[in-house]
Amino acid sequence: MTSYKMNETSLKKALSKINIGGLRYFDSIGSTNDEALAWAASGAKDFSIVIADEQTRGRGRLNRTWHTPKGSALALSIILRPAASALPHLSRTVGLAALAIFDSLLNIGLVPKIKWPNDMLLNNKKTAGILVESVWSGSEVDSLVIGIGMNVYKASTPPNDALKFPATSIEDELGKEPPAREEIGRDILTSLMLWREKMISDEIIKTWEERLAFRGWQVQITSNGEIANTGILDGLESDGSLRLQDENGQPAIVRFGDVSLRPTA
Ligand code: BT5
Repeated sequence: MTSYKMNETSLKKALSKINIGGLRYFDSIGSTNDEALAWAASGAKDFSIVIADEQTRGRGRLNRTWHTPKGSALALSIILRPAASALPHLSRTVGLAALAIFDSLLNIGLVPKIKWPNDMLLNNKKTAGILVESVWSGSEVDSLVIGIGMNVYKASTPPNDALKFPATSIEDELGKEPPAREEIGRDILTSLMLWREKMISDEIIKTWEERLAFRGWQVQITSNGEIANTGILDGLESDGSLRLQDENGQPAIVRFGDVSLRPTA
């Protein structure tokens, strides 16, 4: 199984042309998001980056575990200090990350789909996940942390019997050696900077919608282990919420939950 050593020098070289606020690299860490949240709270500059070769306590949503074994995955957290004009659109942040990951996969010849809200699929299997968290200052958002976990080499993928949704890696889907993680990280960051300029434009919603998985399919939304909604996956609202069409043809708006295809009776 292939895996390559990433280190601070190789990373700095790959990111040298990107205007990042700061960089913290770790051979091993609990969670890059925890590090980024603490750094943001103590004054990190906009677009500061935390990257690790291994996470021992990687997190998904609702404190689910995110598997990041050594030498095989990209674990990246980006600190954003939103401009005042972006504040009304912060709920689009997960889409911003999804579009950037999507572009990075297109760059290497793969065609992904976005499983709303935060999963990137290749061949209907999860290859990356996004976790957006915020640091508050009173009632205002001070900064956001976008956490991205991406399965690059085969060794990054957890055994499928441990998962509700099947997983894959870039190496598995490419069928050959993937680009170095530093390069994929650079592509994600470059694209994220460009999409960020369009944060207030509806183009972000339109493109995010076009790239969604299961559009036009019967899906169900699970929340807290229960089925919260069912319907045809129709599209996105301007705040990034998911819009279904219920059995009466009426729109149903979903803000949280996990999408899966609805089993046929
Ligand atoms: C996510 O949560 O998909 C968000 C994952 C975000 C991870 C990044 S890594 C950098 C940063 N630092 C962190 O600590 N986190 C972020 P969610 O949709 O809740 O999916 C979690 C579920 O995905 C788990 O319950 C597993 O079933 C499955 N899973 C865990 N590791 C996986 C992997 N490597 N590949 C595919 N699926 C995985």
